[in-house]
Amino acid sequence: MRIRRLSAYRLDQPFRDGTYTCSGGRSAEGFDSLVVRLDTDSGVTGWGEMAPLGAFYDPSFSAAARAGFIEIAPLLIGQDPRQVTAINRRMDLHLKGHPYAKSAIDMACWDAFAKSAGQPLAEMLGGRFGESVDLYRSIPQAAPEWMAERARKYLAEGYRRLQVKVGLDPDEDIERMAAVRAAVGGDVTLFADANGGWSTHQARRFLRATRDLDYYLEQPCATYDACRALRPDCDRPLILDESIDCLLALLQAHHDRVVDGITIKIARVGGVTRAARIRDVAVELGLAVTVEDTGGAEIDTAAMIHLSLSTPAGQRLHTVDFHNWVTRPNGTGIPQTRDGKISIGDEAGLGVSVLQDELGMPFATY
Ligand code: 0XW
Ligand code: MG
Repeated sequence: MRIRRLSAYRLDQPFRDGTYTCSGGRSAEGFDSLVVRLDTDSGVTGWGEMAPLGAFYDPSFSAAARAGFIEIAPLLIGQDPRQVTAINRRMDLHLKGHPYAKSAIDMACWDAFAKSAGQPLAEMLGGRFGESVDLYRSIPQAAPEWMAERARKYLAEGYRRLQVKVGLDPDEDIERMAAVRAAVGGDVTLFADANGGWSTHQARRFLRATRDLDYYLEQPCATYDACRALRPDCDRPLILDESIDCLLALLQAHHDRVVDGITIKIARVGGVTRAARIRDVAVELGLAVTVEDTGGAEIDTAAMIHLSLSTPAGQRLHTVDFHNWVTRPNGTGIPQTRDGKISIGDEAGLGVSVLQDELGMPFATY
């Protein structure tokens, strides 16, 4: 099986619930998504998707992802999409770095590979653990009462895991956390995600004042060094997200005993191939694991579900249903979110029927 054609589409996906705000006033109105279609000489078509969160969340942005596609795609025509390691080596040889720009191509290769094998992607990645995956909803940064209200809304929609955006003024963050915990009661799992917004002195202040609240702490400080310095004083599970950008970062964090768990973003690490590799190593190391992405809709969410379902349930934290964040679907086939959980059917590949009409004309075809 050989790649005959690669096409890329740009899809604007406005958020259903309005502006999304992280620490420091960084905000986005939606995802600017890159969708890749991969056609093969055997008639199998694979799809992949990647969307950064603005240009502020990770060292990635949409225009660069589109430029990266134009750089790489011509070099892949004639290659076998099932040889995912070889495809990744080829991409890395010709474009140094820029993993997010390779992610949708890698995902499309896996979709084609799994379809050609007649297997759902989860089976290709080690098999399913359970029938569904827990979901969380993220509460954008705002005034404590607004965030408490948003938490109640997501609870009413069935979610039982919430990610509370902190990482600004620690005293206000303490109020944010307390207001959300008071609004949701004791049974809901809370993550305080600072998105690297604090210095260590601010994180320590937050930790001390919230000692009586139950929550996981996610990426308190921007640098790995600062998170490591904080570890001895963090008496609750510490999850690194932004810092985990490759396998080596995971090995370092484990070696230093910094992490209880990690969040793997498919785009940040360069696609399904590397996300699965990092996931498998994290599982072997006994860590808690979330596999998700920086953004997207149905195509990307399907990949997150397959990667999450193939993560042993005891070590899986949760994932995110980005297709419910946005207003323009790019595919069908993902079952409804139910009671804060999501699943995927038995169709081969990602299991998504792409709504080609939603994509418009490709911005590049090779
Ligand atoms: C909540 N997210 C999954 C959405 C954005 O990509 C950022 C990310 C996070 O963990 O902050
Ligand atoms: Mg995070």
